[in-house]
Amino acid sequence: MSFVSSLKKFFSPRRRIIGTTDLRRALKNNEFVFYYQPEWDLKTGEVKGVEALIRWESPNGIIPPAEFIPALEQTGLINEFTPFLFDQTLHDLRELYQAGFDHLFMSVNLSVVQLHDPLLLDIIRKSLDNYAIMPEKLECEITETKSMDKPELEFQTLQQLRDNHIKLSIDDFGSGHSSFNYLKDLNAHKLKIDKEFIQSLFDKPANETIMRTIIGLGHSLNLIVLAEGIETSAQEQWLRKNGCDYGQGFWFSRPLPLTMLISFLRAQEDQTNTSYQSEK
Ligand code: G
Ligand code: MN
Repeated sequence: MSFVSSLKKFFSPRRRIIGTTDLRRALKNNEFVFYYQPEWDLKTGEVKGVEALIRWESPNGIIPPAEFIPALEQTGLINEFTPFLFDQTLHDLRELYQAGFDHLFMSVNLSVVQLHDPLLLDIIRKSLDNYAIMPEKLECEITETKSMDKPELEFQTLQQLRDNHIKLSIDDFGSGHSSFNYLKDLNAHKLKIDKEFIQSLFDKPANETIMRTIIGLGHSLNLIVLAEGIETSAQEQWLRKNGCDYGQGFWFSRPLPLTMLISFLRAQEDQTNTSYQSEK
């Protein structure tokens, strides 16, 4: 490691220590805010649902989830965070319905630690009830990690969610830790291909072959296949031609706060109507 890069590492924000006091204040003062990124049907060009992406807007700047979720887990505050997560996102889904977008699904990221919470299903069902949301409209995204220390409990919880008609998706497929266990055993609904694969799609011909194979694998397991991190028209076109079902990424839309999402969806609808009329 060079001197400069070791210095960078030393001063990187990753070394910041996040304490219980900060996390409690964040929960109390609504410093955790949700952004929503649309998921598109590549065949029809329609938005099918949104993924909730959380940000911590702390007084010291924005702290990424990769830092504060582990801190919530280590302090045990994750048990207070989970009810907040479902309350907020399903409240916002209800707002989307009230704005006329009642076909959309909401997709939420869950960590393995959250699957250890014996109250998880109750928490989710309470929020679904509160906002009168059908369980089919909720998706939980799970990333396979090395830290699956209680696989039986984790699978049992996931099975419980499925039994209650909540959908599961395999997140970041192909990144670091993924194996084939999830594909075999999870009974998921959707496979989200890690953005690394999309970003390196045209680097060498083998990458295109690998992508076709992953799409085929997903389809042979009856999964909806989604490509994450689409940033260019060329990527979108290639994925559509090669049968990828859904797409997500900056090419379509960045993650947006709820009010901006609603404006975006309205503009999108107008555009579809206009192009429909001009085709007639
Ligand atoms: O692990 P998960 O796939 O849930 O993470 C989603 C992350 O990817 C978010 O931080 C989101 O902002 C980011 N993201 C979404 N779309 C794009 C994209 O097109 N390009 C890049 N580089 N990042 C993206
Ligand atoms: Mn995700």
